[in-house]
Amino acid sequence: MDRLAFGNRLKEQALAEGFSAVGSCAPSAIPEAAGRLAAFVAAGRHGQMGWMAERMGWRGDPAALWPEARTVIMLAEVYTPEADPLAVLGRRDRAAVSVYAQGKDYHDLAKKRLKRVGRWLIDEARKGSVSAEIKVFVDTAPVMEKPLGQAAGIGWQGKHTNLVSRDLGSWFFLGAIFTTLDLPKDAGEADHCGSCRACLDICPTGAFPAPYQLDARRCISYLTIEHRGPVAEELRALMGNRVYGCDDCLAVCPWNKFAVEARELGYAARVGAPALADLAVLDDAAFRARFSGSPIKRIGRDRMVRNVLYAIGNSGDPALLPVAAGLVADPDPAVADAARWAVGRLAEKCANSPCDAKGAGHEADSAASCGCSKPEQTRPGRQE
Ligand code: B12
Ligand code: SF4
Ligand code: SF4
Repeated sequence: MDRLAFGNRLKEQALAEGFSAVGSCAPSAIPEAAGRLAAFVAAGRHGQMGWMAERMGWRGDPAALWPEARTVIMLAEVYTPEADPLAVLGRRDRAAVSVYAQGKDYHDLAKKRLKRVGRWLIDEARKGSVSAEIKVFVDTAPVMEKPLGQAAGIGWQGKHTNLVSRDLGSWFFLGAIFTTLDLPKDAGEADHCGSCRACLDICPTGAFPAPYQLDARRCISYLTIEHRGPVAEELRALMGNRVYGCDDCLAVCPWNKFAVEARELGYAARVGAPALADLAVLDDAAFRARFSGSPIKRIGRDRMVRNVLYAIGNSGDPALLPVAAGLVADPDPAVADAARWAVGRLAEKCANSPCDAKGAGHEADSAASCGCSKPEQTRPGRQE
């Protein structure tokens, strides 16, 4: 088998399937990753993501994960947004949902595509009387996809730690195909951040202890998606109206002027910027129905409503006070705690507004002057 020709045909096939970049490296190509992962975990920067501390031997070393693998093929799946993802941050009565979760779940879409490319690889190798095995990964396995992506030449890990490409910008997911075939390897990509530090400076919570290092415990993506229970009060106020993920550090990257359009229509925005008041009253069934097929479904109703209540507390909008007040007795302790916090924040706001409303239980006759509605009349409660 002509390895070089096979490798080129594989790349053509991956691009034809809808990926926007593809490259290969050896499983042993990321010798620094294991130590950096160990330091990240030792410093506790993974927070409650206990699964990062498990199977570290495999995560840090792809050769240990599957000793028979000879090549790691890394693929980029673009999800570039059509509009400015930061515009919603100024709409305080609306929920900011990260671009990556606006459409269908990328785990499903990318995995199907990876499997098709993997199937092609096996079939074509067989035609040349070579037997090949594959394993495909997207996000969910103990694999460090970013350093592998850099070693395979897809892009470099920017100061925000995500992969950036001179051809694609940074709005892309990564997927991996491990194979027993020994295919030609690509040159790794160099760092092109230079003196830029836009991503470090924009981060609302100061989640970067140093360039190229993230403390997940302060990252809004972690706090909204991964963190169970109440979020530290100091951080709640910094989360703004972000209820699922965060895009700030990606959105400001100057390399995004080279971002290309998403080829997968499934990533088109369908969640949009829902009203906080609508999300707060979802019960489990309504939550599941609304976010069916979306990665958002994974966090469940309670965590979403908790996040929405932090956003309500940050909204400064007294009209949302009754919505929060309706959830202070929620059966989920983190939701109830978030509701009390939101009520307190908005009541404070009310107290300082031109009308003379005072506190969460402010009286009906003060409603007209500050624009807030009557808790007794509009409290929505939980839909059962
Ligand atoms: C855990 C995780 C998270 C965690 C932690 C993120 C993190 N940076 O570690 C949280 C929940 C916060 C998160 C958030 C996001 N994630 Co995430 N996440 C992952 C996951 C599952 C593992 C990442 C990991 O291994 N982290 C451990 C740390 C130690 O590894 P690392 O980030 O590569 O760290 C490197 C640097 O710190 C560097 N380093 C350390 N010290 C030093 C010193 C120097 C001098 C240098 C040069 C480098 C350096 O070396 C380390 C090893 O490479 C991957 C999928 C996967 N299996 O790889 C997706 C993944 C990284 N996430 C992804 C995305 C899209 C996001 C979000 C943009 C989603 C969102 N919009 O909310 C945010 C971005 C936040 C950010 N700035 O990182 C994509 C990134 C795609 C890309 N283009 O890179 C991935 C690859 C998923 C996928 N399959 O597409 N994520
Ligand atoms: S995703 Fe948001 S909170 Fe997390 S590091 Fe980037 S800017 Fe900071
Ligand atoms: S914003 Fe600047 S520092 Fe951050 S990844 Fe992009 S180029 Fe690098």
